[in-house]
Amino acid sequence: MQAISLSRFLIEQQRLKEALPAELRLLIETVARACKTISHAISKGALGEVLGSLGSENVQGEVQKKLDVIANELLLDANEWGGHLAAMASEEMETIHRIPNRYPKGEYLLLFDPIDGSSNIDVALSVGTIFSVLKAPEGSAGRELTEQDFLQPGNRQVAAGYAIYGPQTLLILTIGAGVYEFTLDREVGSWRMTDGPLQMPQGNREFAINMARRRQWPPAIANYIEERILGAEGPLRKDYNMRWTASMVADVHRILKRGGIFLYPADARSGGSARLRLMYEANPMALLIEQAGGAAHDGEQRILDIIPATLHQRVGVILGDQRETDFART
Ligand code: FDP
Repeated sequence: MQAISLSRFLIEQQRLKEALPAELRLLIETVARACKTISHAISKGALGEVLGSLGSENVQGEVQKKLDVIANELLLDANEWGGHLAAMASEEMETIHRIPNRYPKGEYLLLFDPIDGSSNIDVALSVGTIFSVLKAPEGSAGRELTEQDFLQPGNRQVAAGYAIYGPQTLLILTIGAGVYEFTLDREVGSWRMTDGPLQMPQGNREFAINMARRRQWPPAIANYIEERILGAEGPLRKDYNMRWTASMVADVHRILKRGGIFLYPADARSGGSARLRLMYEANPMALLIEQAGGAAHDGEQRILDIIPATLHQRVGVILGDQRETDFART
């Protein structure tokens, strides 16, 4: 039997539990369609003239790659006219993107990192698109939305997911009831369910961290990693393995499928500043990981309970295996 399509899965979810409103279904299908186009652009590489930098910087002060900007535009264009959104926000834009007045507006807020792991684009390694969906606050219909309307904790997300552009193009999705994997069938242009509901394996002794930042880690994280490096010769009496792709989607995807722990802690010496962004990186990944039986915290607090203060807020991220994330507290 052929694997069911994303559309069929969503329609069945809508019927089954009435948990998935039609507007949210349209939103997810629209994001998934944009990800197909992004996947196509990425796969052309140098032939499609999409590699390299633009010479501009985004709001985070990072050099923008051509693909960062192309993917951002694709997601904005795909989502602005459908009537399902109130506004959007992206890593690549300083402030929120309101739906133009010529289009109808809906009740959802879409946040995304159009290309995560951009340093990998030019060297043919996996990158991805991460997205998070919130509802616009009650009573906001009819007035102009502001950044403040986006500042909701991750536990209010109604859907989250990522597309990973690797050896295969996959879409990993949660609508708050399990995590499902869809593989892009390029010949027919359709997403087909290939796994789910996903439960991440527990007990895998594999950690992902950028070792070069060791001197900036909080002491508790340095100790946690030190013990694992000592492995069978240290107090844990067992060996661990390390993997780091420098593309959060790829590291999180490996952890979802194979287990282990991902750490990008806040920098202890600069008053806790961190690298990853709360609203469109940490929150969607935390929801997916929790839905698959793992845990996600910032060193102290559950990521999904953090009340954001700003749209582009950064946060320490420790996620994955239940027991390991429990040990890795600051
Ligand atoms: P990038 O800036 O290249 O988009 O989003 C931040 C991120 O990638 C993550 O995907 C990745 O895990 C991390 O940065 C890589 O950080 P390092 O450069 O410290 O390895």
